[in-house]
Amino acid sequence: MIYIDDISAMEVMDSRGNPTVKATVTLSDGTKESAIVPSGASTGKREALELRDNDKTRYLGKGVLTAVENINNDIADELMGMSPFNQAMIDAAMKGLDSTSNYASLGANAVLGVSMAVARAAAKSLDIPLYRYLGGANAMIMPTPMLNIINGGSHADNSVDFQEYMIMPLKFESFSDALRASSEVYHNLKAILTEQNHSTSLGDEGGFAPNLSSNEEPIIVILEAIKKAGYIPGKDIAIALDVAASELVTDGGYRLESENKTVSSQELIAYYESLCEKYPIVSIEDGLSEDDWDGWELLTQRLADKIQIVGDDLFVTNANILNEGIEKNIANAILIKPNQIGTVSETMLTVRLAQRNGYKCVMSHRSGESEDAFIADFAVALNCGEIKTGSTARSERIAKYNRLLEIQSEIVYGQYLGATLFKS
Ligand code: 2PG
Ligand code: MG
Repeated sequence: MIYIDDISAMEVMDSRGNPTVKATVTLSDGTKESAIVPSGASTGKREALELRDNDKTRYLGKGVLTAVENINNDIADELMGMSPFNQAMIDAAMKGLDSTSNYASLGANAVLGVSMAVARAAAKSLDIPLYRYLGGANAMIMPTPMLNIINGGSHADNSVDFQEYMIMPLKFESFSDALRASSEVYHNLKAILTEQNHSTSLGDEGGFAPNLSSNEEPIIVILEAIKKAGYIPGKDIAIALDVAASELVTDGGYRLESENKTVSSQELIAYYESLCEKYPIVSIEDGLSEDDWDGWELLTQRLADKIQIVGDDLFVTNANILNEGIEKNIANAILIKPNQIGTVSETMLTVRLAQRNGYKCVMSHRSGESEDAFIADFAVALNCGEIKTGSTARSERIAKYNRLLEIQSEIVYGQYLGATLFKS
């Protein structure tokens, strides 16, 4: 019987130059696989805890040597000798080691690194791709990408309040065609921004980060770029937003700095309604703050029959919180970030709950990423249908797209949802 023979970890760097955890698992048959954990900037309050050393003499306090030690000692001791082929058991064993509800003692960064590395090693040992190992014969849907081509909020140093302006290629035959069209839009956007004397420097997720005069202007330039690339806005390629509204909260409501005004939930919802009437917007993520559940109820009532309403900070990939949302009829989609909840199994559980209740699932990167492309395989394994993994620039984002291209070439009968995604 094949068993886990060794587990180790080290501190490496993420795309923002901050330290993160790399875990390596060796099996008794000699298989050795690693995984690197991502890290968010606009994190939800109820996310699992990312353990940082807080030793100000190293990496401004952001070191992860404690998490690394937790893997090398407690986690390795517990998992060594176990079968790598029972992911739920592995993940439950790590959960059992941590008496807190949010992995505050081991660190979700420690736990997730090991959880992903075990899955990868198991797949490798069986000589099947990771998406096939995690999803079985049922893994067959290539996700529609949501590409964040203008970055704002806490992902950029510009004037734009909303965090992400994404394009969603809908009317395409395949994932690769959709990706090609997106890259064409991205390059046309660069040309337009240059023409208008705007900066074309990049934000954390590879999108441009120009100083624009309102939160509406990015939509206008993106639509122009879609047309310039030869596509029809709304038909071929649509717009999706991640407002990340938890970051906008002030005493009196939501602060829109670029427009020099503070608005209430109701006013913000009315603003979204007007944007959706004017522009081909198909999805809005975190339109309101994670604490504004009454506002979310209203937002859902007003817009959920027209567009996708995604909960990110709101649900933090947590099945219990999603359950509350389902009961209260809040949102109709959930962002899936494995490091918000801690393990591969818990992520799968949340996706299953969402899908059984008719919620769409968007697999997602974090703003701090690495060359690790686990989420590309994971999105296909779980038939998520959508993936958000940045613009068509910066290698930590491209790693996921390139992996998806590889997967597409293997899944002969793979289906690209695209156009069917927003049909009711
Ligand atoms: C988000 C993510 C990823 P962060 O808000 O959806 O785009 O950002 O990783 O900073 O939370
Ligand atoms: Mg978000």
